[in-house]
Amino acid sequence: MPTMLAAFYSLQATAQTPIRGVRPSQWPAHAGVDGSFQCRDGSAKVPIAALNDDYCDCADGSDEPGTSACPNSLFYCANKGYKSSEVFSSMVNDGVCDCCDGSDEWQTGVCENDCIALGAANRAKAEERARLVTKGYEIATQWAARGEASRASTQAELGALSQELESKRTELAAIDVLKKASEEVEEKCAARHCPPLATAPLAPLGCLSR
Ligand SMILES: [Ca+2]
Ligand SMILES: [Ca+2]
Repeated sequence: MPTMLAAFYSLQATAQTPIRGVRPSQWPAHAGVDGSFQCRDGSAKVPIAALNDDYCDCADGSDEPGTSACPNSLFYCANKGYKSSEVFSSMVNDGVCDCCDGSDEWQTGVCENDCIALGAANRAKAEERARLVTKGYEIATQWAARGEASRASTQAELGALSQELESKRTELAAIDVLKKASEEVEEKCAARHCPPLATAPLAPLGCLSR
């Protein structure tokens, strides 16, 4: 049992061992089993010592994530403080800084770590964008409130005008009634040839019989 426990903890320790050019979540897959590494495409099993030994053993290049030995491999840049990324393995140790943390130039050592500065600039931009979004939302809210106030004012004005219109219509109807009554009186007054009995009812309206 102690031997099995030792083997278990040994495997765990191996699975957590950082592997150059590999993202941490994939370290266990590159840790190997029984001293061997299984190529990611399953094409071959190579000694664990062949991992990152600057010689391309796997057809898919998965045994050389941290060197430029395999042209079809990818190198993982941790870029702590900024955004992690992957670059082609042909960019590893080519003298050009491709990762902001400079990890792709681990052998040439020509790069400084710019990730902290880039991360700070990125956060400043994000904060400025957030500030602008908040400001834009405030302005939109203010305009919406103004629009609502204007709508309410217009609605009230429209209501008052509707009432006034109804009042004018009522007034006009009353005038129309008076006009018709006046016209009837005029017609009856003009018809003075009518019999006296027929004109008697018109006296209250100002029509004098003959
Ligand atoms: Ca190799
Ligand atoms: Ca490079």
